[in-house]
Amino acid sequence: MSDSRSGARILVDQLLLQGVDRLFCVPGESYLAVLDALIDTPSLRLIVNRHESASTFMAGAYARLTGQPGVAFVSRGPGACNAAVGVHHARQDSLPIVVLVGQVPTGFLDREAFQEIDCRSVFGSMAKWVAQIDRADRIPEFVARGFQCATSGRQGPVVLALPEDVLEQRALAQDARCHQSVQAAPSDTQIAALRRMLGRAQRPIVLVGGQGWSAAASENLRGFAEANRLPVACAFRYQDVFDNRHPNYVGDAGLSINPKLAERIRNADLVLALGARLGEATTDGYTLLHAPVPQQALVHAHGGLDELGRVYQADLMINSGMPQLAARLAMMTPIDEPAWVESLVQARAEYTKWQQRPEVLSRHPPQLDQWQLMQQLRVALADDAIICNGAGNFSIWLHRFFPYLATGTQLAPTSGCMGYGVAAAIAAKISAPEKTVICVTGDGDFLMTAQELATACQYNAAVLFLVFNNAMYGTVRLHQEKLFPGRVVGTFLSNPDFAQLARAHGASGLRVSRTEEFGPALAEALASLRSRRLPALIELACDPNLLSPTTHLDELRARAAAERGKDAPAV
Ligand SMILES: Cc1ncc(C[n+]2csc(CCOP(=O)(O)OP(=O)(O)O)c2C)c(N)n1
Ligand SMILES: [Mg+2]
Repeated sequence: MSDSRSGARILVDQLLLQGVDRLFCVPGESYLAVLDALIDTPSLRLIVNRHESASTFMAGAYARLTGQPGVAFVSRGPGACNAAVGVHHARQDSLPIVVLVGQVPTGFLDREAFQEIDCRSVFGSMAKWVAQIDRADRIPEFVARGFQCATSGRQGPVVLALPEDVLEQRALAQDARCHQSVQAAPSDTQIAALRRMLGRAQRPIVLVGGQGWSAAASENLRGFAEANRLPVACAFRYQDVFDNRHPNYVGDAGLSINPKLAERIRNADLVLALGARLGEATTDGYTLLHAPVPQQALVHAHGGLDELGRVYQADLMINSGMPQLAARLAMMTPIDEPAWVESLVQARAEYTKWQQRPEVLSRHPPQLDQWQLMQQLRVALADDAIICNGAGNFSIWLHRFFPYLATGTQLAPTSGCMGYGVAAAIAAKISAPEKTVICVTGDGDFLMTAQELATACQYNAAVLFLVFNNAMYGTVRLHQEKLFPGRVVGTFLSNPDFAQLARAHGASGLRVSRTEEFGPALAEALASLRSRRLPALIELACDPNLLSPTTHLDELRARAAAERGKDAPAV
């Protein structure tokens, strides 16, 4: 055992032992001792945010991108509450993050002291594990358990509260060992059973998603799909698991799913769900597969034991990490002359058709054609460019028309939280400075975490923000118009001049309102990222009446009027 150290020093030493190289934080008086210890620890980089939601979002994005646990450090009450959205997100996205919370001194606990927060009850239903460390000599034990828990099985968020005096106490403490991300692997019997089920199938489909898809795992998956001529669909916001150009890729099962793909999954006689949680968005509200007992035969493979049988009673449940599973599937003897070869060609053709310019654009040509923008963006970017987004209807255009070509190129929230894309993009650029990073965002989505523009400039995170501005919370407006036609409330937005806002931070700012202006603006912005090493922003003035790639307001209203006419009593 080494000499006595302060709790703060013990903590920082444990973070280094766990392989942590950066912390995303907003400082607080509650953990001054840790900040002080960091001065003597140059190998631990501090990224200082302007709101704690960004700290937890960034920790999650870092984890998703690097496969390593992300760490956020926030202060008690207000800081912890601001951080909560990123904890919820990390839970739904199965991201290994450790959130360290400065806490009131132990002598004041349970008095509702200044900014006191009971982390166990606040984060209890959101985090995988929550604890408070009340003795400096036990910091190594708790930190090790936290990293172990966050990174094993179904990964997720861990919250550790650290009372101020514990960080200042001196103690003799034995250092912990580095965590090991423990993932299960399939048994021979399970792979044999999967093969038997596939051999009997006529209309199988693979549905992939979830955590843990390394480039090597995706490569093995490709081998398995090719050898068995299987159609592969990606779960909601996991489109980068399988190269969208590949002839076996047939689309994504997310919100606004291709109706043909939905039908194909519904009519399949075997669904191989590999890593996907089979959540509400991926199953179209638990209808593509009937819950809890699906019509189709179902093989469900997942890294988390608790996920298997939680909603769906699969015929075969396999508890496995994706690299472990994909390696076994790649070696599996392929099925001879599969019955579904023709239908794969058909499924791919349906996907290709779904990629065409949507007809509503011909009926109502907008000044700024979002379909064309997605085509131009794909051509302008390298295959490994990272695309980040938050929530809003602008993301429907992205997910439908922008093909993801490589693993680790999509940072998109399955939790559907607005504000994620801005923070994720900055974290991505800081973590992978050699890659081009684009944040596709809406006017509402952007302003949820726009304060992080300052963070991006401070750390030279040269991200390109594409702000699709339709002056509204368009997603909500669309649902409003469908359920309560013409009764618009709470969805109109009066926005700042986004380009000027960017410039005020030191970033480049441009505004585009016509399709033909986009190409030159994109080229200028991409060049400025490289030359200035600062972010750039292009505001895109969108037609507010084009509510989605399938819905124009005039058509929606005409339909609603026709419906009313039908319902009107005959006189
Ligand atoms: C944090 C959070 N708050 C509220 C919502 C509900 N919500 C989903 S999309 C949306 C509007 C998004 O607006 P914008 O970014 O402008 O995109 P648009 O739909 O207009 O394209 C809202 C309010 C959410 N998903 N996340
Ligand atoms: Mg909007």
